[in-house]
Amino acid sequence: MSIIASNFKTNHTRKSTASFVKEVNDFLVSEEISNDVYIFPTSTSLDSFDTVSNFNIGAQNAYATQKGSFTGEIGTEQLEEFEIKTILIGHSERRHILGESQEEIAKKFSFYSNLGYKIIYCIGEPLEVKEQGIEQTLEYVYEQFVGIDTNYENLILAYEPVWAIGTGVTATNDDITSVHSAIKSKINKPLLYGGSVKVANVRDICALPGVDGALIGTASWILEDFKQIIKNTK
Ligand code: G2H
Repeated sequence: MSIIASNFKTNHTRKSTASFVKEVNDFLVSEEISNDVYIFPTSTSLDSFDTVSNFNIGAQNAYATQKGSFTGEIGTEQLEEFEIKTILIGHSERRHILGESQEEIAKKFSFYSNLGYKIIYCIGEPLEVKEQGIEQTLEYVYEQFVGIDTNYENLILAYEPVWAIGTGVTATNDDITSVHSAIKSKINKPLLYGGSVKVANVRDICALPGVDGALIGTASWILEDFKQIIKNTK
């Protein structure tokens, strides 16, 4: 049994999210599938889930605050209105496109872990680091744990090499196992792989040693593909 998480990023409307979630829920019930399934919709769609019983809905992001003057952000006051207690932290798009520093990420982690949220915490190296070799890759990835309590009980990790995200280029099995086994030897937490996971490769990736599941973007936005991914890894 694998952990399967869908990151919608900036995709789907409230309407399409609601029907997607209902379909996934019905599918899990009818197929009696017990995968640990997560969906991270856009923040505008966090309230459309009265039908969910068999999986978890999480926030892709929120600020480290209950409420306040943080234009464009949401905090726990908004999350709790929709009973959201799961959050993605450290995704590479927030690190590299939206400029979140390790210090900000660690502050967010500390805030949400103190409140008991389930955290999926992402790490991963860019291409120029990967090309320098495994030692530099691990050094880069370990820096992304600075300020993070890796013993936090409600923690799931996701290794997502930046060069494999949304590019269609999946890391090789060797790439994945070498990084996963190194992280696993230091941190005893579930560890997902992310980066161009799709129907055709999810079963093999999830069967690799040290891989406890997958965090999926592009391939998870299509309902039939997402259902097949869940089926392939049950
Ligand atoms: C990595 C992944 C989901 P994709 O960001 O987090 O996206 O599957 O599109 O590479």
